[in-house]
Formats: sequence, C-alpha cells, structure tokens
Amino acid sequence: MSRCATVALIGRPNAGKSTLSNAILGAHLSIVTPKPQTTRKRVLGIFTDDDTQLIFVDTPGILKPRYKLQHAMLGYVHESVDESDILCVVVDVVKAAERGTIDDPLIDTLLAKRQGTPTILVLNKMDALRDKQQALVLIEQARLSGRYTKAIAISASEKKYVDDLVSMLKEYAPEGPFVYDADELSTLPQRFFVAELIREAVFTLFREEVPYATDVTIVEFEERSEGKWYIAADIIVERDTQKAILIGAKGAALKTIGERARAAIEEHLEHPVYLELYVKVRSDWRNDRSQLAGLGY
Ligand SMILES: Nc1nc2c(ncn2[C@@H]2O[C@H](COP(=O)(O)OP(=O)(O)OP(=O)(O)O)[C@@H](O)[C@H]2O)c(=O)[nH]1
Ligand SMILES: [Mg+2]
Repeated sequence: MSRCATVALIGRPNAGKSTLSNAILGAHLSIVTPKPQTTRKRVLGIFTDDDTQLIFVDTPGILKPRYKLQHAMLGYVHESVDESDILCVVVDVVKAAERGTIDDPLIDTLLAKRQGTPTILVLNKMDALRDKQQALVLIEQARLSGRYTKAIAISASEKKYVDDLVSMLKEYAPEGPFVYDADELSTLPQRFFVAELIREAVFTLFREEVPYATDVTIVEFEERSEGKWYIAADIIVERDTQKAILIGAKGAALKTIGERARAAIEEHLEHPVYLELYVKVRSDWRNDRSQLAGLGY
C-alpha cells in the first residue's frame, strides 16, 4: 500500500523553511533571501518516490501581523496547519540556543489546535551553531514538552541530514493513494514562479522598507512558438519615492532587476524570455483589501 501525506513547513520568518523545501524537492520552487518575510503565499511542492508521496507546503513566517498583507500571510499558515497530516516546525537553532528554549508562544498556540498530529521539530542551521551540544539540550526540551513527536537537527543550506528528515516524515505518512502524478513537482502556474523570481531580485537588491512595499504581478505571459517567450510584469510599490529607487538613475536599477530576474526565469522555464518590467504606484496596497485580492492574497 502506498503512503501519502501533506506536510506543512511552518516557523518564524527566516528560519529556513523555503531553503529546506527546495533542498528536499531538488528545485528552486520557493524564493530564498537573507531577509525575513520573503515567502508570502503557500508554495506547494510534491516529493514522490517508489511508495510515498509527500506534499510539502512552504508557508510565510509566523509573526504578529501589523498590516493586512501580514494578516493574509498568517491566514495561509493557519490554513496549511489545518490541512496537513504532518507538521514540520522549522527553527533557527542558533536563535533558539541564544534564547535557551524551543518555547515560542506564537508557534505553540498554532500547535495546540492540532494536538495529536505528528509534529516534527526541525532544528535548522546546525552548520552555524558553534556549540553543537546546545542542540541536544533543545531536543531534550522538545521531548519533555510533549508537543513534538520527534526532533532532528539539520542544515538545509548544506543539505545535511535532510534525507534523514524525509525518511522520518515517510514513517508518519498515512497509508493512501497518491494525490498527484508521480512526475508532478508543483500545481502552481508558471506565472506564479515568474512573479516570485522578480520579487526575489527586488528582495536581494534593495534594502530596508522597499522590498516589503513591493509586489509583482504578471501582465502578459506569451509562450511563442518561435524565439523568446514574452513576459510583461508590473512591479507594484506604495510610493513615488520607492518607484524612483526601483527605477534608479537613467533606469539603471530597473535594468539590474531585469537582468537578474531574467536569468532566474530562463533557468526556471528552461527557455529564453524577453522580460519587460514596469514600476507602478498603488498607494498603501499592503493595507487595502481589494488591492490585495487583485494581487492574489
Ligand atoms: N547557515 C545557514 N543558513 C541557512 C540555512 N538554511 C537557510 N539559511 C539561510 O537563512 C536565510 C533565510 O532562508 P529562507 O529559506 O528564505 O527562510 P524562510 O524560513 O523561508 O523565511 P521566510 O520566507 O521569510 O519566512 C537565507 O539567507 C538562507 O540562505 C542553513 O541550514 N544554514
Ligand atoms: Mg520562505
């Protein structure tokens, strides 16, 4: 009998959920940047081997929402937790060791509503932890807390012990048929990945508030039978000053965003593209319900 499980990857911003998801799936499905709150939606990735299918749901980092976009992001986390067979709580082990505890009120409240669901504590970024002994203390805490079924220490970016985590997850997957074809990697449309790769470029190239005030929407995506595919995208910002920053002197900044994003998009689509970017101001979109809906939140 085959096994199949939906696995939610949840945790604080910047813990390494997206890096882990990509490492398991062997594909750059989720964008990754050094900045917290990179992921804003649910990114579904399908792992299938001979007899088990694990459907991973990468989610936005858990935080106390301050504006409507963050409310929507937290909503995705709740949905993912509610719909999963297994929960994977990804924790930055360096930060947990500094705090001296795995307790986290925001995460623990979420876990409380799914008591009885297999819940794995994933201590990530072990490569960055100097005193490895501290991880053992945290794992023992996890055992005593009663909230976790198992705990494991890994390094997602170095792909260390990621296979062990996958084996562990397979053990907890309930018996049942595959939900998706064995060769399917994701159900999300190409437009989603293209928009995310443009946002990844903005997150990587700009500092402070600009990435957080930015979103991307695909206006046109034309797969031409000959030559490059044509993609036009709007980069949405909240203010004229942010627009000026993204465009830069004589358009230099926008050119850099375009070059970087185009390279990533061509790698993802495995096809050359012509990418046209426009920067548009939509005042306070992060706090405007109808604008957020228009952006797919
Ligand atoms: N040293 C180290 N860094 C890591 C590891 N895993 C992830 N990172 C880094 O941590 C940062 C955040 O990684 P993400 O995968 O984007 O984290 P996330 O949990 O998805 O973050 P949000 O989407 O913002 O919630 C990036 O700079 C990663 O390269 C790891 O195992 N070791
Ligand atoms: Mg992420």
